[in-house]
Amino acid sequence: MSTRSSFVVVANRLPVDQVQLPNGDVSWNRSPGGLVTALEPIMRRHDGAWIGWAGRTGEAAPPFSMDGIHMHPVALSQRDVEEYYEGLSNGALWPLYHDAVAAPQFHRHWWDNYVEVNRRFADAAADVADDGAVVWIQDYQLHLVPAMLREKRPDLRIGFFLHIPFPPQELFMQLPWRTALVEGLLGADLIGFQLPGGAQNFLRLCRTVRGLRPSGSQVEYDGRIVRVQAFPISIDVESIEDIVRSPATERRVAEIRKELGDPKHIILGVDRLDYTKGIGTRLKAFHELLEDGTLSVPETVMVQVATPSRERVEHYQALRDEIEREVGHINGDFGKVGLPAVHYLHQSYKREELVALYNAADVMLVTPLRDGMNLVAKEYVASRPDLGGALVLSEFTGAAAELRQAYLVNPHDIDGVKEQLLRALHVEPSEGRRRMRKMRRHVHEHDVAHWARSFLAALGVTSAL
Ligand code: ADQ
Repeated sequence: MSTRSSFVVVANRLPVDQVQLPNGDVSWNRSPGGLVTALEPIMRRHDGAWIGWAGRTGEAAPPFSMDGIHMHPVALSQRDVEEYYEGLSNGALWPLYHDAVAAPQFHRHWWDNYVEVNRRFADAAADVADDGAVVWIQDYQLHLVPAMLREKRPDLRIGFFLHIPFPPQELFMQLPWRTALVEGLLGADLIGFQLPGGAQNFLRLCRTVRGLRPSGSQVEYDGRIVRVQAFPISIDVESIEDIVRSPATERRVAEIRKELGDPKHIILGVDRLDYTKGIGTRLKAFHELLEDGTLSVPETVMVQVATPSRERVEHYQALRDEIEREVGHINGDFGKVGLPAVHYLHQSYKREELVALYNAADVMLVTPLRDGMNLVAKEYVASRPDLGGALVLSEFTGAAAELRQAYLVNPHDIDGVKEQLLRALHVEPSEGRRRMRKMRRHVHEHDVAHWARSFLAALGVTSAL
């Protein structure tokens, strides 16, 4: 069948958004991300297919091709969005996997719907994958797909990658569906995590919940060997450097500094608005430094970009209110007419604007309470070929294992964050350049293409690399 593919990616979202035109027609907007950039060359070479939701509830649009990728939209109803996506994925797994920094909720009807939707994705993959194809499943929304797919299609080579942290046994064991979740992943031939710690947590659980006997980085299950390893994800460094080098970016950087009142220091935060990102921590640290007079406006200003996300989920609404209150508080106390202390931007930006912001910032403040990797930290480093700027980075991000020359902080320790922020602001230029050079070398050698190649090589896909 000509519609079947030898390389299939399965993810909650397609790399395109469905847009309804006023005349009722459907059009598609690309939503570029690191994953699609990394996989595009491989997908083109192998007539690759991508299975995922297009972002609108209701019936799925028919399959179509765009930029050499066969897109297969999966339908989600309003109820699926509430129970599979906002419920089990983002109300149970997301908080639990992030150290339970918000209380996870476990509802049986969420789970039932999660199983149903996972089966829908697995069925779609089984239809689209050619004989002996490679199928790469992404992330916590699709935990059960590897086993469901293997049951239907034992001929496939199946990989799974988890983008978020995988928790220690003590937390995971809370899940009423812990056995099904472990068995779901064990349907894969290769399970990838961001960090070796995640892989070890999973192997330990295989022993606890299934009585298996892992050996090194693999475990025998159902007569097969399942490999369990870390593959730290990264970014498309080259495309960021292209943006940095463009004269338009240079102009925009100067403009941003001017618009902010030409401060001596700009501190920047860029995150999805999420309670795991520790936005409150950094606002508190900045607030206290203004309060005790160590920093002052307008010499130092902070810019916090918070991309809207998952705003229908209760925890997220509360978080947004809390952050807006704190920003208002800081600006009320320390802002001047036309010169706020914190510029809070609750919007999505184009990559070009983000890269210009990264370039304008003297200190990038990345303080998640827990984060699988954190690509913003890597993007900041990639955006600084001038070797300027300093990175303050939470120890609890995956990125901290690689960007060792950052100013590492424990985000629960506000005094520690303040101390490191001041060190970063006042670093000697030569020391700052030394740190940035080392981090840049690492990110250059470990970009997203390197990540995809390593994962696929471990899955035994060498022809595509
Ligand atoms: P996220 O939690 O979304 O990803 P992160 O890794 O920081 O976190 O990626 C966010 C991306 O969104 C970055 O590429 C950033 O540039 C972009 N972004 C942020 N704010 C934006 C804005 N206002 N406008 C436009 N773009 C914006 C999950 C995991 C992470 C893991 C990634 C990849 O939670 O730990 O690093 O997947 O595996």
